[in-house]
Amino acid sequence: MQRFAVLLAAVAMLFPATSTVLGAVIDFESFPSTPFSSYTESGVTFTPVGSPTDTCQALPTPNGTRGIAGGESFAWLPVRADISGGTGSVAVDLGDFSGGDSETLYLEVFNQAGQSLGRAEQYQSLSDPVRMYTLSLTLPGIAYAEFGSYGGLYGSGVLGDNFTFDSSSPPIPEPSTVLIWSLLAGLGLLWYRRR
Ligand SMILES: [Ca+2]
Ligand SMILES: [Ca+2]
Repeated sequence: MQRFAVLLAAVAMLFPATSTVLGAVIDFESFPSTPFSSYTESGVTFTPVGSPTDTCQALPTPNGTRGIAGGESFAWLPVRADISGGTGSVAVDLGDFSGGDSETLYLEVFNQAGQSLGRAEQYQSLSDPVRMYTLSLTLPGIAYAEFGSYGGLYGSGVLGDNFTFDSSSPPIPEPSTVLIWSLLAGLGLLWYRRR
């Protein structure tokens, strides 16, 4: 029986029963170059937090690549990100260019019923070096997130980039993994009995 246990241990090393953990990152590089009311990538739909006629824009950010902002010049809006199927973890990079304003950056997450589950904030002073801040929240049952800023000039005048969400599946082995395990266990038992 000891040899059978050793065999199973060896098989376990070859086929670790881990769940698939994938962090999906949306970098906004392939977003439309003109204002849009809604755009979906990797199962996440981005819309402005405003009226039905409002739009979002993909614009350069302080990190040197394209990001997203809601609204338009002098009337910026926060951005809402609906995650298809939900998630347990989200993160976003937020920042603004120098010479603008002091403001508080925020990321807030909500459940399917629209109730706030949690909020992360970061104060950015006018005198701080130009940079992007990463805000993140890990909470069960996130249906959508909102991000932007308040307390600055012209509304939610901040740029978002690298929207990240945890797209991992529950720790349930895939059918193919179960099949491999069953076959190997059967072979192992057969091998043990023949001894
Ligand atoms: Ca980008
Ligand atoms: Ca600003």
